Amino acid sequence: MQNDTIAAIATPPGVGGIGVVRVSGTDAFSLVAPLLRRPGKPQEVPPIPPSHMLIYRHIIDPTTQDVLDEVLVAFMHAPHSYTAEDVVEIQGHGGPLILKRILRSVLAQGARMANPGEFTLRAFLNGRMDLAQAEAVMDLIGAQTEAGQRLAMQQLRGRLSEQVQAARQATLGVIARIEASIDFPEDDVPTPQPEELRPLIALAQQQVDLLLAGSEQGRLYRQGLRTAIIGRPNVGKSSLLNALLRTERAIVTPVAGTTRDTVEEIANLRGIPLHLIDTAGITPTTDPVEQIGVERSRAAAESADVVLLVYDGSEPLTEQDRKVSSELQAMGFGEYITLDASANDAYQHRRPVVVVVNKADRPLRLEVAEIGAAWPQATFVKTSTLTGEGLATLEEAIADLVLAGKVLSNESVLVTNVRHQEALRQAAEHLQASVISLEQGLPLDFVSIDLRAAYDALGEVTGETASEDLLDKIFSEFCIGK
Ligand SMILES: Nc1nc2c(ncn2[C@@H]2O[C@H](COP(=O)(O)OP(=O)(O)OP(=O)(O)O)[C@@H](O)[C@H]2O)c(=O)[nH]1
Ligand SMILES: [Mg+2]
Repeated sequence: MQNDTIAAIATPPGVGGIGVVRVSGTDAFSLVAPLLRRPGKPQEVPPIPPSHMLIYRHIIDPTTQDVLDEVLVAFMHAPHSYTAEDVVEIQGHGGPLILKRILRSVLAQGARMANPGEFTLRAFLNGRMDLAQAEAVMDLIGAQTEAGQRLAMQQLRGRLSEQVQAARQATLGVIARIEASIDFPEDDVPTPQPEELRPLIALAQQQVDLLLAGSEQGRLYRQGLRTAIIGRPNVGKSSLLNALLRTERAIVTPVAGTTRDTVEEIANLRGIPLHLIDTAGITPTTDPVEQIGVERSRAAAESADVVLLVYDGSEPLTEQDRKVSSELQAMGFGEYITLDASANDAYQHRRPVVVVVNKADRPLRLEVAEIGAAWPQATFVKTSTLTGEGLATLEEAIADLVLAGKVLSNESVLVTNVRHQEALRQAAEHLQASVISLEQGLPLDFVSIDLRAAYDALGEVTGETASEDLLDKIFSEFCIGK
């Protein structure tokens, strides 16, 4: 039901200075108002205050008339509220029990407990924001770096939606041109010629391609980069994790097999959340604990976006080093993976390896040439976690791999969401198909069908053509009270 009145605790669970109960819907005002009293006047229900004004009140339990808390309450008249409905926000003291009792009182008045994301869903359904903006609310809350936050804010302000809408309008323009001639042939609307349509489609293609071009990078700012530190025991993986984090997070000892479980921490690499995973050294072992650890190392490598393959530069290559290396190759590291059949460069994705030759403070005894032959695409960095040599270079190398020299400006608008990326890819495919239909001299109806499909795919980003299932899925990932 769209118009019933919903309520939830909008602040996170736990203890805080204040906590907020949010109520939204047609009856929000009439349900909450009877619960409020002026201090010292327990009998009298005061009138509803003007919109957007913070008022000091006591709140009561409607069954016992007990005063539950001192609160600050704001009544916000539709449509000037988060949901574009009548909204009441009740700020109480931030204890879990007190907030639950306030919520329970509001529910006793006839409000319904809100579902996850339901406030934002209503904001979307009431036209306060489009789907991409609603998703940006979540991204803003979940942002792990300032860069991620800036991108989410641009999306929330509607900058991404504007660019998607521009591509959509460009597509619609071509559709309109074609359909006018199909629908009104007698009104001598001339049949458009391919030469006339092609540049119009190209314009829409350009806009979609531009958005797609930055989307791999954008995704990283939002999701972060899973970076596994892999190598045989004792080469300095944990030391490297600590050095990159600038804390003594993982245990380091001269004993091979120190790390037995994966250790995961987030570092900030030029605005990209770098999920660093230190792993147990990969080695054959009969110790059951070590075996599990080694399996976890392999799983960490499997799921990583980038692997830092660490060697001890002060020792010759061992059989174990060679085995680790070939395992990674079997996992497809170091090669280009094409994600899309109709791919151009923008859709190519590589799972890169950075070869780290550690312990550079000691004389080099490692056969670097052999490693170079095994990893022709890889970047090599010499480091010493003891002296700090090469660590900045290593950070640069990782950043260069993923950013490819692109820097994020305050005004950058990037597609950060995989769902948006997928919809844009489909739009690009349909646009390409329309060009092919046109070139093959197929009837214009065919061209128009492809263009419609592109138009709909773009509408999925902003939500105009999103199905109910998709909306359910997206909003159910929100937290309660949002
Ligand atoms: N000289 C020198 N020693 C280092 C360097 N990095 C690490 N070490 C030493 O190498 C030993 C092993 O370091 P760790 O970081 O525990 O190695 P690891 O790869 O995590 O080892 P496992 O967890 O056993 O797989 C320790 O004694 C470190 O002090 C370095 O750059 N130079
Ligand atoms: Mg270790």
